Amino acid sequence: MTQTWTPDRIEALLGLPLPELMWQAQQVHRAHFDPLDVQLSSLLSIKTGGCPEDCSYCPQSSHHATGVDADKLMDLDLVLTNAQAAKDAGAGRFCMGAAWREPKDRDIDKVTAIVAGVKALGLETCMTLGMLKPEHARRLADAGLDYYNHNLDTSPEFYGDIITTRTYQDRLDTLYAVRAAGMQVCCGGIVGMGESVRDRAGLLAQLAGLDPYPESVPINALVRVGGTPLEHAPDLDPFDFVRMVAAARITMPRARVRLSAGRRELGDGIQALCFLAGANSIFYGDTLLVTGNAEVDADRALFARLGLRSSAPSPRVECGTPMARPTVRLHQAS
Ligand code: SAM
Ligand code: DTB
Ligand code: SF4
Repeated sequence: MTQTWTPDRIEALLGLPLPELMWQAQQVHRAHFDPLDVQLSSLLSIKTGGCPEDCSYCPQSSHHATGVDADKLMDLDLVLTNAQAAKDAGAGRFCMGAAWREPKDRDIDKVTAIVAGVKALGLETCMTLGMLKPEHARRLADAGLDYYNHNLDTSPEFYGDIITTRTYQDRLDTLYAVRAAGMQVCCGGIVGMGESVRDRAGLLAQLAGLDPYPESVPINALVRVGGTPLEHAPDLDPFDFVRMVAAARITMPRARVRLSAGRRELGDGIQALCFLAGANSIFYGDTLLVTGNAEVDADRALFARLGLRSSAPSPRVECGTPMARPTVRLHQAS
Protein backbone atom coordinates (compact mmCIF):
# COMPACT_ATOMS: atom_id res chain seq x y z
CA MET A 1 0.00 0.00 0.00
CA THR A 2 1.38 3.42 -0.88
CA GLN A 3 1.31 5.83 2.02
CA THR A 4 0.35 9.46 1.76
CA TRP A 5 3.15 11.77 2.75
CA THR A 6 1.31 14.63 4.45
CA PRO A 7 3.18 17.73 5.63
CA ASP A 8 2.57 16.55 9.21
CA ARG A 9 4.30 13.23 8.61
CA ILE A 10 7.20 14.85 6.77
CA GLU A 11 7.58 17.55 9.41
CA ALA A 12 7.87 14.73 11.97
CA LEU A 13 10.61 13.15 9.82
CA LEU A 14 12.48 16.46 9.56
CA GLY A 15 12.30 16.80 13.35
CA LEU A 16 13.86 13.40 14.10
CA PRO A 17 17.25 13.21 15.76
CA LEU A 18 19.73 13.18 12.89
CA PRO A 19 21.01 9.63 13.53
CA GLU A 20 17.44 8.26 13.42
CA LEU A 21 16.63 10.10 10.20
CA MET A 22 19.90 9.03 8.57
CA TRP A 23 19.28 5.40 9.48
CA GLN A 24 15.81 5.43 7.90
CA ALA A 25 17.12 7.18 4.80
CA GLN A 26 20.02 4.77 4.39
CA GLN A 27 17.73 1.76 4.58
CA VAL A 28 15.47 3.19 1.88
CA HIS A 29 18.47 4.19 -0.24
CA ARG A 30 20.03 0.72 -0.10
CA ALA A 31 16.71 -0.96 -0.91
CA HIS A 32 16.58 0.85 -4.24
CA PHE A 33 20.11 1.89 -5.25
CA ASP A 34 23.76 0.98 -5.01
CA PRO A 35 24.79 3.50 -2.31
CA LEU A 36 28.19 4.07 -3.95
CA ASP A 37 26.69 5.12 -7.27
CA VAL A 38 26.25 8.84 -8.04
CA GLN A 39 24.78 10.19 -11.26
CA LEU A 40 26.52 13.22 -12.84
CA SER A 41 24.58 15.98 -14.64
CA SER A 42 26.39 18.94 -16.19
CA LEU A 43 24.62 22.27 -16.63
CA LEU A 44 24.83 24.85 -19.38
CA SER A 45 22.97 28.12 -19.61
CA ILE A 46 21.95 28.24 -23.28
CA LYS A 47 20.06 31.52 -22.90
CA THR A 48 21.23 33.69 -20.05
CA GLY A 49 19.65 36.63 -18.21
CA GLY A 50 16.88 39.10 -18.92
CA CYS A 51 14.13 36.82 -17.60
CA PRO A 52 10.75 38.54 -17.12
CA GLU A 53 9.90 36.42 -14.05
CA ASP A 54 10.57 37.84 -10.58
CA CYS A 55 11.90 34.76 -8.72
CA SER A 56 13.50 36.34 -5.63
CA TYR A 57 16.45 33.95 -5.58
CA CYS A 58 17.42 34.24 -9.21
CA PRO A 59 20.39 36.16 -10.62
CA GLN A 60 18.85 35.99 -14.10
CA SER A 61 15.63 37.88 -13.36
CA SER A 62 15.40 41.27 -15.08
CA HIS A 63 13.67 42.52 -11.90
CA HIS A 64 16.96 42.38 -9.97
CA ALA A 65 20.21 44.31 -10.54
CA THR A 66 22.68 41.43 -10.35
CA GLY A 67 25.01 42.39 -13.19
CA VAL A 68 24.01 39.37 -15.31
CA ASP A 69 23.57 40.59 -18.90
CA ALA A 70 20.82 39.28 -21.15
CA ASP A 71 22.10 37.10 -23.95
CA LYS A 72 20.57 35.44 -27.02
CA LEU A 73 20.07 31.70 -27.42
CA MET A 74 23.45 30.03 -27.84
CA ASP A 75 24.38 28.62 -31.24
CA LEU A 76 24.08 24.89 -31.70
CA ASP A 77 27.81 24.45 -32.35
CA LEU A 78 28.79 26.08 -29.08
CA VAL A 79 26.24 24.00 -27.15
CA LEU A 80 27.67 20.84 -28.72
CA THR A 81 31.23 21.86 -27.88
CA ASN A 82 30.20 22.30 -24.24
CA ALA A 83 28.25 19.04 -24.24
CA GLN A 84 31.20 17.09 -25.64
CA ALA A 85 33.48 18.62 -22.98
CA ALA A 86 31.00 17.60 -20.27
CA LYS A 87 30.90 14.06 -21.65
CA ASP A 88 34.69 13.91 -21.82
CA ALA A 89 34.83 15.01 -18.16
CA GLY A 90 32.52 12.10 -17.24
CA ALA A 91 29.00 13.55 -17.17
CA GLY A 92 26.14 11.25 -18.14
CA ARG A 93 23.45 13.88 -18.53
CA PHE A 94 23.55 17.36 -20.04
CA CYS A 95 21.05 19.84 -18.61
CA MET A 96 20.42 23.03 -20.54
CA GLY A 97 18.72 26.07 -19.00
CA ALA A 98 17.10 29.10 -20.56
CA ALA A 99 16.00 32.23 -18.70
CA TRP A 100 12.57 32.37 -20.29
CA ARG A 101 9.11 32.65 -18.84
CA GLU A 102 8.21 30.11 -21.51
CA PRO A 103 9.59 29.27 -24.95
CA LYS A 104 7.99 30.66 -28.10
CA ASP A 105 7.32 28.56 -31.22
CA ARG A 106 10.53 29.74 -32.89
CA ASP A 107 12.53 28.89 -29.74
CA ILE A 108 11.17 25.37 -29.81
CA ASP A 109 12.39 24.95 -33.42
CA LYS A 110 15.91 25.78 -32.24
CA VAL A 111 15.96 23.85 -28.98
CA THR A 112 14.65 20.67 -30.59
CA ALA A 113 17.66 20.78 -32.92
CA ILE A 114 19.88 21.21 -29.85
CA VAL A 115 18.27 18.19 -28.15
CA ALA A 116 18.89 16.03 -31.20
CA GLY A 117 22.52 17.16 -31.45
CA VAL A 118 23.30 16.55 -27.76
CA LYS A 119 21.62 13.14 -27.81
CA ALA A 120 23.70 12.18 -30.83
CA LEU A 121 26.79 12.67 -28.64
CA GLY A 122 25.53 9.86 -26.42
CA LEU A 123 24.39 12.00 -23.48
CA GLU A 124 21.07 11.96 -21.67
CA THR A 125 19.33 15.29 -22.22
CA CYS A 126 17.50 17.61 -19.85
CA MET A 127 16.13 21.09 -20.45
CA THR A 128 14.68 23.76 -18.22
CA LEU A 129 13.04 26.48 -20.29
CA GLY A 130 10.29 27.79 -18.00
CA MET A 131 6.61 26.97 -18.43
CA LEU A 132 5.64 24.61 -21.25
CA LYS A 133 2.46 24.35 -23.27
CA PRO A 134 1.35 20.75 -23.97
CA GLU A 135 2.19 21.15 -27.66
CA HIS A 136 5.72 22.36 -26.87
CA ALA A 137 6.20 19.49 -24.44
CA ARG A 138 5.22 17.05 -27.18
CA ARG A 139 7.70 18.59 -29.60
CA LEU A 140 10.51 18.32 -27.08
CA ALA A 141 9.58 14.71 -26.35
CA ASP A 142 9.49 13.93 -30.08
CA ALA A 143 12.99 15.42 -30.42
CA GLY A 144 14.16 12.90 -27.82
CA LEU A 145 14.38 15.05 -24.67
CA ASP A 146 14.77 12.66 -21.74
CA TYR A 147 14.05 14.97 -18.77
CA TYR A 148 12.40 18.34 -18.22
CA ASN A 149 13.39 20.31 -15.12
CA HIS A 150 10.79 22.57 -13.57
CA ASN A 151 10.98 23.12 -9.82
CA LEU A 152 8.15 23.73 -7.38
CA ASP A 153 10.82 25.53 -5.32
CA THR A 154 8.93 25.69 -1.99
CA SER A 155 5.57 25.03 -0.33
CA PRO A 156 2.39 26.46 -1.90
CA GLU A 157 1.97 28.58 1.24
CA PHE A 158 5.41 30.26 1.01
CA TYR A 159 5.56 30.41 -2.78
CA GLY A 160 3.88 33.85 -3.06
CA ASP A 161 6.64 35.36 -0.89
CA ILE A 162 9.23 34.26 -3.47
CA ILE A 163 7.56 34.62 -6.90
CA THR A 164 4.60 36.72 -7.97
CA THR A 165 4.69 36.45 -11.77
CA ARG A 166 3.40 32.89 -12.04
CA THR A 167 1.46 30.61 -9.76
CA TYR A 168 2.06 27.25 -8.16
CA GLN A 169 -0.71 25.87 -10.34
CA ASP A 170 1.12 27.15 -13.45
CA ARG A 171 4.09 25.05 -12.36
CA LEU A 172 1.96 21.98 -11.72
CA ASP A 173 0.37 22.40 -15.16
CA THR A 174 3.81 22.40 -16.79
CA LEU A 175 4.76 19.24 -14.89
CA TYR A 176 1.56 17.63 -16.10
CA ALA A 177 2.31 18.61 -19.71
CA VAL A 178 5.81 17.14 -19.39
CA ARG A 179 4.48 13.88 -17.98
CA ALA A 180 1.67 13.63 -20.52
CA ALA A 181 4.22 14.04 -23.34
CA GLY A 182 6.11 11.02 -21.98
CA MET A 183 9.21 12.78 -20.65
CA GLN A 184 10.76 12.11 -17.26
CA VAL A 185 10.26 14.78 -14.64
CA CYS A 186 13.04 16.59 -12.80
CA CYS A 187 11.48 18.68 -10.03
CA GLY A 188 12.71 19.87 -6.67
CA GLY A 189 13.24 23.05 -4.73
CA ILE A 190 15.40 25.36 -2.69
CA VAL A 191 16.23 25.37 1.00
CA GLY A 192 17.47 28.49 2.81
CA MET A 193 15.10 31.17 1.53
CA GLY A 194 13.80 31.94 5.03
CA GLU A 195 11.12 29.24 4.82
CA SER A 196 9.93 27.35 7.89
CA VAL A 197 10.42 23.64 8.53
CA ARG A 198 6.69 23.35 7.78
CA ASP A 199 7.33 24.87 4.32
CA ARG A 200 10.09 22.35 3.65
CA ALA A 201 7.70 19.58 4.62
CA GLY A 202 5.05 21.18 2.40
CA LEU A 203 7.39 21.17 -0.60
CA LEU A 204 8.25 17.50 -0.11
CA ALA A 205 4.56 16.66 0.35
CA GLN A 206 3.78 18.26 -3.01
CA LEU A 207 6.66 16.46 -4.73
CA ALA A 208 6.00 13.06 -3.18
CA GLY A 209 2.28 13.53 -3.86
CA LEU A 210 2.78 13.86 -7.61
CA ASP A 211 1.59 10.65 -9.20
CA PRO A 212 4.10 9.44 -10.13
CA TYR A 213 6.66 11.42 -8.16
CA PRO A 214 9.59 12.91 -10.13
CA GLU A 215 12.39 10.62 -11.31
CA SER A 216 14.90 13.34 -10.48
CA VAL A 217 14.67 15.64 -7.42
CA PRO A 218 17.16 18.50 -7.18
CA ILE A 219 17.55 19.88 -3.67
CA ASN A 220 19.23 23.28 -3.94
CA ALA A 221 20.72 25.30 -1.08
CA LEU A 222 20.07 28.96 -1.84
CA VAL A 223 23.05 30.65 -3.49
CA ARG A 224 22.73 34.20 -2.13
CA VAL A 225 23.46 36.43 -5.09
CA GLY A 226 24.09 40.16 -4.61
CA GLY A 227 21.27 42.28 -5.99
CA THR A 228 18.55 39.65 -5.49
CA PRO A 229 15.93 40.17 -2.78
CA LEU A 230 17.34 37.09 -1.02
CA GLU A 231 20.89 38.39 -0.95
CA HIS A 232 20.71 38.63 2.86
CA ALA A 233 18.63 35.54 3.57
CA PRO A 234 19.45 34.04 6.98
CA ASP A 235 22.18 31.40 7.19
CA LEU A 236 20.96 27.87 6.63
CA ASP A 237 21.99 25.29 9.24
CA PRO A 238 23.78 22.76 7.01
CA PHE A 239 22.36 19.88 9.07
CA ASP A 240 18.89 21.04 8.07
CA PHE A 241 19.95 20.68 4.44
CA VAL A 242 21.08 17.11 5.19
CA ARG A 243 17.70 16.48 6.84
CA MET A 244 15.95 17.69 3.69
CA VAL A 245 17.97 15.30 1.52
CA ALA A 246 17.19 12.41 3.87
CA ALA A 247 13.47 13.21 3.90
CA ALA A 248 13.45 13.45 0.09
CA ARG A 249 15.07 10.01 -0.07
CA ILE A 250 12.52 8.49 2.33
CA THR A 251 9.47 10.05 0.68
CA MET A 252 10.59 9.38 -2.92
CA PRO A 253 12.52 6.09 -2.66
CA ARG A 254 13.24 5.46 -6.34
CA ALA A 255 14.07 9.05 -7.33
CA ARG A 256 17.54 10.31 -8.05
CA VAL A 257 17.95 12.89 -5.28
CA ARG A 258 20.37 15.53 -6.49
CA LEU A 259 22.70 17.50 -4.25
CA SER A 260 22.34 20.66 -6.34
CA ALA A 261 23.16 24.38 -6.18
CA GLY A 262 25.04 25.56 -3.11
CA ARG A 263 26.92 22.32 -2.48
CA ARG A 264 30.36 23.89 -2.91
CA GLU A 265 29.55 26.23 -0.04
CA LEU A 266 28.40 23.27 2.10
CA GLY A 267 31.93 21.82 2.13
CA ASP A 268 33.17 18.25 1.88
CA GLY A 269 31.92 17.05 5.27
CA ILE A 270 28.31 18.10 4.74
CA GLN A 271 28.36 16.80 1.16
CA ALA A 272 29.54 13.44 2.52
CA LEU A 273 26.63 13.44 4.98
CA CYS A 274 24.26 14.19 2.08
CA PHE A 275 25.54 11.13 0.19
CA LEU A 276 25.03 9.09 3.36
CA ALA A 277 21.51 10.54 3.62
CA GLY A 278 20.60 9.25 0.18
CA ALA A 279 21.73 11.87 -2.33
CA ASN A 280 22.85 10.03 -5.46
CA SER A 281 23.23 12.71 -8.09
CA ILE A 282 25.12 16.00 -8.39
CA PHE A 283 25.52 18.92 -10.75
CA TYR A 284 28.99 18.33 -12.09
CA GLY A 285 31.15 20.98 -13.73
CA ASP A 286 32.73 24.26 -12.72
CA THR A 287 29.62 26.39 -13.20
CA LEU A 288 25.93 26.00 -12.47
CA LEU A 289 24.00 28.36 -14.74
CA VAL A 290 25.69 31.66 -13.91
CA THR A 291 27.27 31.04 -10.50
CA GLY A 292 30.21 28.82 -9.62
CA ASN A 293 30.00 25.15 -8.68
CA ALA A 294 32.47 22.77 -7.03
CA GLU A 295 35.48 22.25 -9.30
CA VAL A 296 35.66 19.00 -11.26
CA ASP A 297 39.04 18.16 -9.71
CA ALA A 298 37.64 18.72 -6.22
CA ASP A 299 34.73 16.39 -6.97
CA ARG A 300 37.03 13.71 -8.29
CA ALA A 301 39.13 13.96 -5.14
CA LEU A 302 36.04 13.85 -2.92
CA PHE A 303 34.65 10.78 -4.71
CA ALA A 304 38.01 9.04 -4.32
CA ARG A 305 38.18 9.87 -0.61
CA LEU A 306 34.63 8.61 -0.03
CA GLY A 307 34.87 5.58 -2.34
CA LEU A 308 32.00 6.81 -4.51
CA ARG A 309 31.79 6.23 -8.24
CA SER A 310 29.86 7.94 -11.01
CA SER A 311 27.18 5.93 -12.75
CA ALA A 312 26.85 5.28 -16.46
CA PRO A 313 23.77 6.92 -18.02
CA SER A 314 20.91 5.09 -16.38
CA PRO A 315 18.32 3.07 -18.24
CA ARG A 316 14.94 4.69 -18.14
CA VAL A 317 13.40 3.98 -14.75
CA GLU A 318 9.98 5.41 -14.15
CA CYS A 319 8.48 6.05 -10.78
CA GLY A 320 4.98 5.05 -11.92
CA THR A 321 2.29 5.53 -14.54
CA PRO A 322 1.13 8.86 -16.02
CA MET A 323 -0.57 11.07 -13.50
CA ALA A 324 -3.86 12.90 -13.36
CA ARG A 325 -3.54 16.69 -13.60
CA PRO A 326 -2.19 17.77 -10.20
CA THR A 327 -3.79 20.65 -8.37
CA VAL A 328 -2.48 22.57 -5.40
CA ARG A 329 -3.46 20.86 -2.17
CA LEU A 330 -3.29 23.04 0.87
CA HIS A 331 -2.94 21.07 4.09
CA GLN A 332 -4.13 22.43 7.40
CA ALA A 333 -1.71 22.17 10.30
CA SER A 334 -3.08 19.63 12.79
N1 SAM B 1 13.79 29.62 -16.15
C1 SAM B 1 13.60 28.25 -15.89
C2 SAM B 1 12.70 28.00 -14.72
O1 SAM B 1 12.65 28.79 -13.79
O2 SAM B 1 12.02 26.98 -14.71
C3 SAM B 1 14.85 27.47 -15.75
C4 SAM B 1 16.04 27.97 -15.02
S1 SAM B 1 15.89 28.23 -13.29
C5 SAM B 1 17.38 29.04 -12.98
C6 SAM B 1 15.98 26.62 -12.56
C7 SAM B 1 15.96 26.51 -11.07
O3 SAM B 1 17.21 26.89 -10.52
C8 SAM B 1 14.98 27.35 -10.28
O4 SAM B 1 13.68 26.82 -10.30
C9 SAM B 1 15.56 27.29 -8.89
O5 SAM B 1 15.04 26.19 -8.17
C10 SAM B 1 17.05 27.11 -9.14
N2 SAM B 1 17.79 28.32 -8.75
C11 SAM B 1 17.84 29.49 -9.42
N3 SAM B 1 18.59 30.39 -8.77
C12 SAM B 1 19.03 29.78 -7.65
C13 SAM B 1 19.84 30.21 -6.56
N4 SAM B 1 20.32 31.45 -6.47
N5 SAM B 1 20.11 29.31 -5.59
C14 SAM B 1 19.61 28.07 -5.64
N6 SAM B 1 18.82 27.61 -6.64
C15 SAM B 1 18.54 28.46 -7.63
C1 DTB C 1 18.07 23.14 -10.38
O1 DTB C 1 17.26 22.69 -9.55
N1 DTB C 1 19.18 23.81 -10.07
C2 DTB C 1 19.90 24.21 -11.26
C3 DTB C 1 19.06 23.54 -12.38
N2 DTB C 1 17.95 23.01 -11.68
C4 DTB C 1 18.74 24.23 -13.60
C5 DTB C 1 20.15 25.65 -11.36
C6 DTB C 1 20.85 26.25 -10.17
C7 DTB C 1 21.10 27.69 -10.42
C8 DTB C 1 21.94 28.30 -9.35
C9 DTB C 1 22.21 29.75 -9.57
C10 DTB C 1 22.77 30.06 -10.92
O2 DTB C 1 23.93 29.73 -11.22
O3 DTB C 1 22.00 30.66 -11.72
FE1 SF4 D 1 13.56 33.26 -14.84
FE2 SF4 D 1 13.91 30.71 -14.14
FE3 SF4 D 1 15.31 32.70 -12.97
FE4 SF4 D 1 12.73 32.48 -12.43
S1 SF4 D 1 14.31 30.97 -11.95
S2 SF4 D 1 13.83 34.39 -12.93
S3 SF4 D 1 11.94 31.78 -14.40
S4 SF4 D 1 15.43 32.07 -15.09
